[in-house]
Amino acid sequence: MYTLPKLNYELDALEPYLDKETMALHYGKHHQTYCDKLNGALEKYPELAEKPAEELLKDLSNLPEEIRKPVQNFGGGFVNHNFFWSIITSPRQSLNEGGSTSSEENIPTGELAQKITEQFGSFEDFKKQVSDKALGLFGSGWVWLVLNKEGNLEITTTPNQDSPLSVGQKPLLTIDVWEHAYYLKYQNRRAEFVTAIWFVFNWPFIENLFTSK
Ligand code: MN3
Repeated sequence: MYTLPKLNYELDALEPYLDKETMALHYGKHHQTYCDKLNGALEKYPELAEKPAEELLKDLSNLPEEIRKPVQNFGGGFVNHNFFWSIITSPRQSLNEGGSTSSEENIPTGELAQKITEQFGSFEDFKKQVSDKALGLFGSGWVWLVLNKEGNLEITTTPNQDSPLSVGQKPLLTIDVWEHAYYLKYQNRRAEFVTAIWFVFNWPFIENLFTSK
């Protein structure tokens, strides 16, 4: 049985950028539902349910046909949210550690920062490209920074709960742009949510994902 990961922060720790009510609903209801439905879909396949859900997503075509779509949707929803919670953190926490609450200063350093500059020109250009993709994505889905098969960074989107893992990419960063991710606080103002999310990215963690490639 899959279970939700414990968050590394309290539900109100991402305020004012991500509010407590949205976090409670998003994690406690939406994410939980994907987890429950994934467990339900795999009821007849206990040997598959033993595997990390990421492994199932990496090899969808090898799954029994009747659970391929449910794993793509619910397994994707489960894994994408696990990942999303892991790459954001409390802005207060980074402040306590000598960081800043200014999004301009919540930026990557080290090898990842170098690679971003090399590929996208500057961090600001990179940020604009990610944000533009998030604003331009029609319907429900996710924006990603991934490491592609060639070992380069790529900004991509996936519809619904599709995972980059299913196309051989390694996720480094993501923005959930389903309305449930922001509607309680930002209503239809997706742009405000996309601006806010840059304050809570956990760059040391993301950097670590990149260097552990
Ligand atoms: Mn979501």
